[in-house]
Amino acid sequence: MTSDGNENASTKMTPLWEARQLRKEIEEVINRTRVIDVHTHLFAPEFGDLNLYGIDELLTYHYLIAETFRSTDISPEKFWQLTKPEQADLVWKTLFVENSPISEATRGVITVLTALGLDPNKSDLSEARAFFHSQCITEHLERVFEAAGVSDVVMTNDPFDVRETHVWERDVEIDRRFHAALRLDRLLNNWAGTAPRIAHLGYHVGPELDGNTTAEVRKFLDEWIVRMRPLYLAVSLPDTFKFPAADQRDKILREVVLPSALQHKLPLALMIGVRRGVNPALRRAGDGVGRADVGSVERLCAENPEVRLMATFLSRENQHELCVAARKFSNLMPFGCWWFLNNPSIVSEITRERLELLGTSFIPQHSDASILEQLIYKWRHSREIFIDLICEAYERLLNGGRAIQRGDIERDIKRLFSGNFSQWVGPIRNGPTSGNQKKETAYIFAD
Ligand code: HDL
Ligand code: ZN
Repeated sequence: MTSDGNENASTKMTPLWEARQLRKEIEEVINRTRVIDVHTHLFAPEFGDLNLYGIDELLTYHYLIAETFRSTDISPEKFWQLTKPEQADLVWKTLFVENSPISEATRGVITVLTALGLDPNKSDLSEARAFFHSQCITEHLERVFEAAGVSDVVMTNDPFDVRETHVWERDVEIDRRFHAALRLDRLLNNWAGTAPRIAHLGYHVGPELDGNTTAEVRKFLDEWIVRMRPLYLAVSLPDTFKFPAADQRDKILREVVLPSALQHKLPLALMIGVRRGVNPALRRAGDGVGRADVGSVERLCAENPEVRLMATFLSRENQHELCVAARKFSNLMPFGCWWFLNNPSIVSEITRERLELLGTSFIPQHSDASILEQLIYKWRHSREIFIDLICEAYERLLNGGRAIQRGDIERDIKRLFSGNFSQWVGPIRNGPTSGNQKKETAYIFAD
């Protein structure tokens, strides 16, 4: 501004682009930048039948099962007696033929079929089944990762699930795009049921967390960290979760999980607000949501400033509080629009408030995919939303006189899609207790 208050050419910032050109650049960068999917239930092909894919798996995903019960009069008991193909046929007829597939989970299947060149208008599944039956899994995997714009996925790995532990115990080399997350739900949410299982494995643990028990649990956890080399430790917690608390979960957190996370330099991911088994008859589809206490996460951050925490809440009502908490604690990384939140209207609301309160210092999304091809719809639908929100954020900058370069967009999107997570998981160290030569290996992602 000149002294008389008039703008002259040298001080007026000329925005690099008009909004229309800006949108084109943003679309290109967002659609081209590969994401690291930080939370899924996918398994690498080396895990055999745990690696779920194809139309029958897609249609019997528990989201669609819950929706089917609302639109047909079959009882859950009768439904569970059907074979998987019979279940899929019923879901297709009910949600896709007799009704319009406008829910997020049904629309997702339409997106997947179209992306794979299949006709989503068919009244039966014969074409889709023939296609998936003819697929070679390695080529199909490649095609799905490409179509979804995903470079890496993080699995959910349960050291108590014998269906997968035998793979870890054979030290199989797994597809490098798949990474482990060591899931602690049984340890932290059901000590009474888990203690006998750990004892059966030869560790000297008792039902009370006294004497040498917590040291033995720590030994168990350390051994699984060395075996799995997880990127982070994770746990889902109920809406009633409190920290501190005079309970067994609190003791295991303080005496086992947090010290181990610190020693192995592993983040701890907290997924809070699930109410398991609200309707047990629906099995995996029977879980619900409850508003949780963000203050407990704040106290965890304050008491453990050296531990990197990731947090996602299941209730929409907790999202703004999580953003404010993350502003107070730089060891807190909000991530994803989890489960019942992963719908355009709420993803848009959550991501907009995160951009406004946190800039680009958060992880905007994870797919939670359980079936391989879900990666395609979960990331295509999310990218559609992100394009609108990033355009809105940059247009405000243009209007405020700040120029935007293509490099700015590339830097910001890379940080959101993979940089924040890569920085959070940092270098991976081998377990100190296993006698392994302590070596630090910087973690390299596939892309
Ligand atoms: O606990 C979890 O990780 C949840 O994501 C559950 O797996 C849930 O059933 C789910 O699939 N959500 O999308
Ligand atoms: Zn999950």
